[in-house]
Amino acid sequence: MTSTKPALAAATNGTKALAATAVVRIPGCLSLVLPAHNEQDNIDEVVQRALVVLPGFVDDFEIIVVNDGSRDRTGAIADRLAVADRRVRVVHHPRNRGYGGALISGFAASTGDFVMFMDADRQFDSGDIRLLAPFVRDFDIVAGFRMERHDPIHRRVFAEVFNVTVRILFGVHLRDIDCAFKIFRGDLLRGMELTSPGALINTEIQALARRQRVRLAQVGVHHYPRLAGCATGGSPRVILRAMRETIGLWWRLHRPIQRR
Ligand SMILES: Nc1nc2c(ncn2[C@@H]2O[C@H](COP(=O)(O)OP(=O)(O)O)[C@@H](O)[C@H]2O)c(=O)[nH]1
Ligand SMILES: [Mg+2]
Repeated sequence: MTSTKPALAAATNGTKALAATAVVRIPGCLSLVLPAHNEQDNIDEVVQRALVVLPGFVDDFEIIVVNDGSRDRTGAIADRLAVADRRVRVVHHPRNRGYGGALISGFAASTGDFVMFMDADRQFDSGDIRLLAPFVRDFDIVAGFRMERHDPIHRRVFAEVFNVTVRILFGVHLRDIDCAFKIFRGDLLRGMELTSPGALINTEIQALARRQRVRLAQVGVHHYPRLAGCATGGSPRVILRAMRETIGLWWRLHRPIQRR
């Protein structure tokens, strides 16, 4: 069952194929997990857009908003969206747990054959599911990579350094490890014992996936500047926490007892 390498890494830039190919539908049920921390100016539009987009790609779906201890109106808006449409569900964290904690809650609440996650800050467009959908049947993980990343330069530099670091420490080779636009086989994701409360969650998922015979496809997606709310992904607090989590994860995966 276990293997040290993914069975296949397919790098695919889907944009050129976009115009020419017909829509490929995703079988079964899809859960879309949206981690949201103080996204009162974004969450309504992100959910409304997903409600319009997803029926074009899957018959059955649920949208799970994880309100991660927001101090603004994110929770109230998400509750209103859930009352208006039964396909929307909300998980509330009374206190902020961090990006990884938000995703872990969303995955645990998911019921779909496939689980997708996307940031709830309008930096991604759920319509780009069109680019990933053709790979969902044949791959266990379909990971987006940002074709052109719209974040400040220092964020892009950190991201490059981080990508190289996880490559060396964990053998995880992704073009854009932290891209928040991915689709997983639901049982694979829910079967993982995930523990990273912060930004390292993506690395943890891929490091655990690497131990199984996962089939991984990588697909270029669009990325947009943040128009509302505050990005905290590059704050010193988040970066320091990611460093601590990196050491913790390395130890968890490499301590001798794991090898027995
Ligand atoms: N940064 C951060 N984001 C969180 C947290 N919990 C949930 N999120 C959500 O994670 C997504 C990415 O956050 P963002 O600050 O834009 O990170 P960036 O895109 O890497 O700059 C957004 O949808 C946030 O609302 C948290 O504790 N910290
Ligand atoms: Mg963002």
